[in-house]
Amino acid sequence: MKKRSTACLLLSALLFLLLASCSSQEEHENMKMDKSKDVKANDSLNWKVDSFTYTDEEGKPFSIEQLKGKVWLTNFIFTNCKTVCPPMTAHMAKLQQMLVGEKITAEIVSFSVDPKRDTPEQLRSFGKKFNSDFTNWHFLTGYSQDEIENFAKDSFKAAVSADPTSDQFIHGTSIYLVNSKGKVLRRYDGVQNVPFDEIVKDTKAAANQAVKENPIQNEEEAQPVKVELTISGNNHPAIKAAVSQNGEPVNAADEVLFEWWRSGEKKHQKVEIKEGKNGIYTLKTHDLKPGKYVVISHVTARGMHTMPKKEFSVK
Ligand SMILES: [Cu+2]
Repeated sequence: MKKRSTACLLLSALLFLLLASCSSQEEHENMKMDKSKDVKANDSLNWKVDSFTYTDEEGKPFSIEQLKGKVWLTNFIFTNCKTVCPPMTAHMAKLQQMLVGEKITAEIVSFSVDPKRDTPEQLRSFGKKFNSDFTNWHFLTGYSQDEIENFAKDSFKAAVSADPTSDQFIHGTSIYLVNSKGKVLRRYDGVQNVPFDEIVKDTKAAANQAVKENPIQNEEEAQPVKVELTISGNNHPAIKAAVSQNGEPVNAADEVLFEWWRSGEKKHQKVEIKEGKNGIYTLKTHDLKPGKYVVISHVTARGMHTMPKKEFSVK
C-alpha cells in the first residue's frame, strides 16, 4: 500500500465513479446484448413476474392482482438518485402522455430500489415533479432491501444493490413491457436512446391482444343488452327489435322471441328469430284482425334477459 502509484490512485478514483453511477455493469451487458440480438417486436423475453403486494405512493397496498389482465410498463428508480432516475422518470412521464394521446390502456409501475428512504410521500412528491398521473402510474415501496433485490433479479433479471461507497444504489435502467398475463415481453433502454414510438407501438399491440384474449376484463364497463322495439305500418305492421350492447349491434342473440296477442284475447302468437342484421331482428305480422295488439319480445343475449312491451293497432 505504501508503494501505491499515482496511476493506481487514479484508477481507484475511476472505479469509484463507475460504481457510484446508477447503471449497473449487468445493465451495460444487457445493452450490448440488445444491440447484437436486434430484438424483434414479436420476440418475447417471456419472464414471469413474481407475485407481490407492496405499497403505493398513497400508502395503500398495491399487488400484482391489480395488474391482472392489464398491460404495464415498469422500471426501477429511487428518488435520491443523482444520475439516471430523474431522466428515466421524465421519459416514463413522456410515455404516459403518449399512451393517453393514442388512447392506449396501460399501467405504469415504478419500483423504488431504496425502500428505506422512499416513503409513499417521498415517492408521491418525486412523481409530482414529473407531472406523473397517479391514476395509472404506481410508485411502489414497502419492502426490505433484500426483497426488492431478489424481486428485480428473479422477475426482471435486473441487478439492484446498494453502492457500498455512497448513498446511491446500483440498478438497471431498462423500461420493461409486461403483458396481461404477467409475462415480460420486452426490454428497452430507459435512459439514452429511448425508443418512444416503438414502446408505444408494442404497448398498443399488447393491449389489443389483452382485450382479444380477455374480453371479460371489460365486464364491469359492459352495459346491459338494450332492446328497442319499433312498429311500422298499419295493417300488417313490421315489428323490429334493435338489440345492442355498449352501442354495438348484437347479431347473435341466444333467443329473440316475439309474442303478440289481441287485447282481451287469450290466443298468443309466437315467432322466434335467430339472427339479426346490424342488430335488428324483424318480424312481419300477417293475418291480423283489426284491433289493438300487445307485443312483447323476449331477448336473451350474452346471458342477459330483457323483455320490452309495445302496443299497436290494426285497422
Ligand atoms: Cu438511479
